Amino acid sequence: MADDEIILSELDDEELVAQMFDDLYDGLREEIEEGVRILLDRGWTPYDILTKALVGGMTIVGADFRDGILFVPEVLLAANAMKGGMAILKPLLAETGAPRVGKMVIGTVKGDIHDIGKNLVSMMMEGAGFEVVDLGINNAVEKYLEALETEKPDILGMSALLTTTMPYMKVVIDTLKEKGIRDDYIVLVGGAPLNEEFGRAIGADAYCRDAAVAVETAKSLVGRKHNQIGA
Ligand code: B1M
Repeated sequence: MADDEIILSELDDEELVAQMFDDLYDGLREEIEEGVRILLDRGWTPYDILTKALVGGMTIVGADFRDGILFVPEVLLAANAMKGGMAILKPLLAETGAPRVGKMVIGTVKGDIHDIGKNLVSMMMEGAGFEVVDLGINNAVEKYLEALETEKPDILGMSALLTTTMPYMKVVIDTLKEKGIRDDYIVLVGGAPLNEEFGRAIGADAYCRDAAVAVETAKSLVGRKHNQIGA
């Protein structure tokens, strides 16, 4: 071991989170996984680790990608490190023992391969008691329709991270309308370039700024739907 090697477990919480930001930036998956385990041992909640250490680090990566300081290969490594950390947290977030409150089919739209945010939403929804069917990335309208037919979810969730792919959400919603099945589902959309106005304009039930908002919105709209059915 080199003299100057950093021992993660010897850092205090603040230093460790700062180091994890650096390690995420450098795409060091094993170090990120170790950092996550240390924070769990110190009593951090999985949610805090996810939002403060992992998403916090990814925000820095995003800014430098935008500014041309980082390029696709580096960002892929950072995403891989983030996924390592998320994989440890996923079962813990799902372990809340909450009763099944509803079912969601979710996928990233056609032409778009970004999946970190979608995966985060899936994890948080599972943690809140939803059953989640994840269709992955690059989904054409036919894939969504097929899943709605076979899975019969309460919610259809769509994610898009590119200004060029977000209009595809409208293609999916318009197709649901044409088939007369739009109102059978709650449609939630999310992704960094979207906003509430866009969500309204394409005919979604709600735009969700982040995973926590997605969970709250899903709970409230599913509750309302079940009340209507029961009434
Ligand atoms: Co991409 N990329 N990327 N990228 N990438 C962005 C999105 C970009 C903003 C970077 C930039 O320039 N600043 C930019 C888009 C610009 C634009 O459209 N205006 C961009 C670009 C241009 C590209 C390429 C075109 C680059 C190129 O090839 N020249 C290319 C496109 C590939 C494609 O999809 N066809 C590309 C590729 C990639 C990588 C493969 C390298 C990698 C993706 C790896 C992966 O996902 N497995 C990548 C990454 C990592 C990013 C950034 C850096 C980070 C995205 C991320 O994971 N954020 C991103 C910059 C940024 O967003 N700041 C960028 C963390 C995640 C937790 O947040 O995804 O926003 P987010 O999800 C949040 C909310 O948005 C919400 O909840 C989540 C959790 O809180 N949410 C939902 C998301 N989906 C939801 C669904 C819901 C509800 C809420 O449904 C109910």
